Amino acid sequence: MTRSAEVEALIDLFEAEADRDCPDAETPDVGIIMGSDSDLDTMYGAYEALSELGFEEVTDYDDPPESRFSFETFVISAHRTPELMYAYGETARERGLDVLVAGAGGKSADLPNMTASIAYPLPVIGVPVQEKSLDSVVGMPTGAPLVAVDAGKSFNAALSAVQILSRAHPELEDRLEAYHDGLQDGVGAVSARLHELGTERFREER
Ligand code: RP5
Repeated sequence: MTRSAEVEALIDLFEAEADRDCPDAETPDVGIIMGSDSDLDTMYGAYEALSELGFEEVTDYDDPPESRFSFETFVISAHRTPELMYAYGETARERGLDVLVAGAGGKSADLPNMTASIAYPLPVIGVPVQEKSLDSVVGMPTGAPLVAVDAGKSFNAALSAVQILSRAHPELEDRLEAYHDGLQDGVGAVSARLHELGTERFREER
């Protein structure tokens, strides 16, 4: 297989980063990957969840964001760029990543499960981008695990990634709790308003 110059450059970038041995605080903690940029609208939920929890996106390894916790985002196609997928998964741990969120669509959504196998034992959370991708993402054989969320639930995938990180970083537990408390407030406020206005008026004013 002949690699394109762009793929070659990305593989070189991953390998160079792996060799650099940067301190943990300067490397991305979460890696978001997806099979195509056509998956981005669905995978945007992962971006939103991480941003909500104070993570910043790394767009230049030489200029990491100020925030202690960060993530990176790439398009990696299992079918079209298998060598890129291999380089990404194989270097993930050495590049300082602690957990990956991998999304793919189609009936043969192989990126999450192949990446889980290559990057093992790094945890990978799979996102089936479409309903029809669900079986291919959750159907890993015994001994080759991949945690997966329901179709399209990239927001939850990122929350799960932070839950994993939080075992080693108590400050992330605080952020997760604050986020969850915020959800309670939302339900409480809407419940009180529904009760006060009554069903008809609530529906009119919603
Ligand atoms: C999958 O094929 C991708 O994850 C995407 O969901 C689907 C279609 O990709 P494009 O043809 O839009 O690039 O591998």
